[in-house]
Amino acid sequence: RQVTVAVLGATGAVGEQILKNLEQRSFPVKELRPLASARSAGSTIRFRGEEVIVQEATPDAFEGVDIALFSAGGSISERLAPEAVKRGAVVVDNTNAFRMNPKVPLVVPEVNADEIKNHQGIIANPNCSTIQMVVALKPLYDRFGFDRVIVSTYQAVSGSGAQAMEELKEQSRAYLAGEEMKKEIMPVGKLDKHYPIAFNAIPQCDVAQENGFTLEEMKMVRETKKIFGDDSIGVTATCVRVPVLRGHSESVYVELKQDFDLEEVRDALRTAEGVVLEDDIDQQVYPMPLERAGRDEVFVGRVRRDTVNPRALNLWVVSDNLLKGAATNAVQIAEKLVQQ
Ligand code: A2P
Ligand code: 11C
Repeated sequence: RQVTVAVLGATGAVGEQILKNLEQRSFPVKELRPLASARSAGSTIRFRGEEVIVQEATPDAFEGVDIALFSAGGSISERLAPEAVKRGAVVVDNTNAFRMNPKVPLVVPEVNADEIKNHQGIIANPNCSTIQMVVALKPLYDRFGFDRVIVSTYQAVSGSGAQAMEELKEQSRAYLAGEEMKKEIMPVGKLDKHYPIAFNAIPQCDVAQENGFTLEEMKMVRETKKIFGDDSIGVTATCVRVPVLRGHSESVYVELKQDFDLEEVRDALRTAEGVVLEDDIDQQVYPMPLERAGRDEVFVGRVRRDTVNPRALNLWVVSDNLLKGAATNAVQIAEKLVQQ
């Protein structure tokens, strides 16, 4: 079956990867409709060797669309997703707009692909930091069970979009040239106060919440429960932005419900869907974002038993936030929709 696909945010960091992903996975696109703001209307993007004109994202731009992949920001999703659904499209939304809505499935295919069939027009793609963590935790959940996770993230600037990537490059150049660094985006574009990200680490991804956590941290808490369909899972997160262009890294501590053998854990990870185990500290084998950016999988290394709690594990989890964290996961969901 061939389908008409709209990509909203086609000129952005995630949109660009969605287009590449649709090409590489030979997605059955009958017609591609790249959509963005009025600023980009009339410009072109390349798709399967052809120039395709970018259109302004208006409600009518979704006329005749079967699947719409949204990654232009939460407020735009809130406004346009209902319009797309009204016109018969199924929306796969990459933003935070609908994730906790009980009528909207929140899907990571390796964990809860079954939820896709329950959609009522919108399917939400989780936050990038959550996606890579739950893919790595899924085999442990199935084999041993767990209820407690403590995670610290080391997040790439591309999570804040294409302009944030430019900001890191420009700040790095300026710093090395002894010039003043321009600060306009990090840590959160829409806030007034900005800090340099070059040669720095900023313990804030997204806006502050009333409980002292950031929104990014609370996304990891809430989304993990919803994806596993298990409210007993307790997550504590600290999310940190680091001067990496692509690829989020996470230090994950998880308390399993059963005694385990480390080789059993490695086996479970090695054979899990979407996971690549790269774990040999003696040989200095572990995943790093610089080497694993551009790959679709979730990479796990530094697998070790905790020294205090013998039922607890420590893991290092790396994945390309623009791919499995966003574009790849969305396209995988779209593939399942086409199969259904
Ligand atoms: P545009 O390039 O026209 O601004 P990123 O996450 O890399 O910052 O990308 C954001 C994406 O969302 C871009 O494709 C951007 O298009 C798109 N976008 C931003 N604002 C709007 C809007 N008001 N309507 C539609 N698309 C938008
Ligand atoms: C970041 N995780 O790295 C964010 C980007 O809710 O989809 C994705 C935000 C979201 O800053």
